[in-house]
Amino acid sequence: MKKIFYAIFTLLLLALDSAPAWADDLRPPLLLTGSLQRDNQELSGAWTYSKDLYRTGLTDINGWVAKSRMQRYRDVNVAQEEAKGGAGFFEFDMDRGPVMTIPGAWNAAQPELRYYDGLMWFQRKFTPRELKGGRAFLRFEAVNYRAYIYLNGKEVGRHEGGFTPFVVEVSGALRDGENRLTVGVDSLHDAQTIPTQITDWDLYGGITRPVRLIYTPATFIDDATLHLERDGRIAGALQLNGPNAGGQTVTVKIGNLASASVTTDAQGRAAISLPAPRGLQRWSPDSPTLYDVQFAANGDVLRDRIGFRTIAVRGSQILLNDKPIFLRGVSMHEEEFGPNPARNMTEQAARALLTEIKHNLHGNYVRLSHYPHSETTLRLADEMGLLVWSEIPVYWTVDWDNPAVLRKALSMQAETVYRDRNRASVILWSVGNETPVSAPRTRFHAAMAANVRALDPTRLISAALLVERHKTGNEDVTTIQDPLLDQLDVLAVNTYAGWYGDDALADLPGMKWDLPKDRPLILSEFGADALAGYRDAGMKKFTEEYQAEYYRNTLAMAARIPTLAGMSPWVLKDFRSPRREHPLLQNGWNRKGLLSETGVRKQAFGVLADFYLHMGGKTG
Ligand code: GCB
Repeated sequence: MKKIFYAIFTLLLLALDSAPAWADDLRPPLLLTGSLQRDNQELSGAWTYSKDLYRTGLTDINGWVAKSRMQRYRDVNVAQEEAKGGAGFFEFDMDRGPVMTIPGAWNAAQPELRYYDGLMWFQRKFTPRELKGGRAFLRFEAVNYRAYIYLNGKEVGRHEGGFTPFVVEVSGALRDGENRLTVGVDSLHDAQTIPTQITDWDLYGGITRPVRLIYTPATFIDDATLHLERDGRIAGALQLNGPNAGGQTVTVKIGNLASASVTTDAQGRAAISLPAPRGLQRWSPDSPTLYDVQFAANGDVLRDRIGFRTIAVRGSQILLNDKPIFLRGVSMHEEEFGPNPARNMTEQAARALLTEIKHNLHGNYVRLSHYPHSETTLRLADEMGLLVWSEIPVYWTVDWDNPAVLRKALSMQAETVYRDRNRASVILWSVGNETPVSAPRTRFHAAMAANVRALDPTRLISAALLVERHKTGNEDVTTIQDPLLDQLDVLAVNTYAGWYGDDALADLPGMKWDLPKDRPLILSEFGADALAGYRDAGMKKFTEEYQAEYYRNTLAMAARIPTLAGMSPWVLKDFRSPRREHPLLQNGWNRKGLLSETGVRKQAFGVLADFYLHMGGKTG
């Protein structure tokens, strides 16, 4: 049966030429967007944990062992049971386990967890408020990589994918007084996960972003979106959830500028379309105006802060609010700070990193690589005025021929788009990073491109592609030979000439490019490693001098590409990578940062900052 389903699914994919029918089906059943603005109870903080390398805690999932003595999710007070004496016997106790602060990857919590990769159980207890006819939901902003959620001993939900939020309704599963929430987190990656087990960053494991219990009325606004159309109108959509979702009047207010009422259809949906509001200040990096937007339905209010801008391409230009803009950016991994880091993004850290880009590098753009970054970062990008490239970790290779893997990718995209589509900062959805060309891979990406276009026709689509070099006569020419080009609004390439391989730095400015002339190009990556403080005027690789010279010469090369519309060199800060084990220079770190892992600026930082400062004057 499964095989037939996959065969039909693959055929459907092959037949695909425009918007796929499944984009709508991929809407997660519950979104609770803007959940921070809702009535909520913070569940981050101190959780107990228990390692489970041999996965004994999950055993009854396959119907094997009922009431195993190792099932960490059981709703049992082990200490009390033990005090009774007799035949009861447990080999776990989540109440008396060691404590970890959530959110945050576990890898830095204890030295013994640095390289722990597998299943880990987390528990905390909480007392909910009375629901009084309302509803309650657990919302996890990110659990890496798989999550098994249990409330009071019963499974209430599962999720796969380490960087996107998910919501589980618990209205019927909560009890009065103390509740026991247990989460099994499985960090194992394999050939069918996204990303796979091989990347150039530390995959980490854990509940890496906040967890909240969110309270709503019985019928509530699950999601609402607004954006500016190029003709000046404001358009959008909303979705109610609950017994009275159909036929409801919802009022929409944009600051003091505009308001309207819409009525939901039988499914609780409504489209929004408002005439161009007079006096609307458009959002841009120079003037990141955000409006307090409010959607109100009978008894429920959903609030957001939304900026309004348009994004488009014309020939080889990217147009923000109908004016050409050059993307002065840098790539960034999610926060890991200090010599023993683990992924954990706080608002302070996000602000500090984005400030480096905006104010010290004179940037207006950031590539949030290689996965959806935290909601905090995206909201700050809106507030501070930085344009954003967003991507999901379809990176290097995934199992291209496997329809179940494609389905995962499409769901991750949907979760990302629904999470961030009110963020004016996000202008580009990327469908892949450095994926070697093959027919199955191109089909996979084409399905992703069609999916994301159907989910969000208002933004641009790109992918970070590999370049090819070939000889034409005596000339060495760099091109993109990739059938995926046709699916993309903006071309993007990662280029490492002068770092990997044996090109001399002096030859970089003269490099010849042969590129499509009708579309903008972004240099989505270029970079060279440097160990902060390692100096040598002899242009040795890994010195700050080499990295700075590499930047000077690559920027000189870039300036000669006529279709160039932006760049995001690799990378803002040194980051952990288990691939990088040179014992003197790397020690587990990718050293291509313009900043060291503790934030020390390398020489190349100044080179890029000067270049952007100079450009900023000319291109706005
Ligand atoms: C790339 C990858 C990035 C790596 C980088 C490198 O092209 O996209 O994830 O970290 O190269 O340092 O080689």
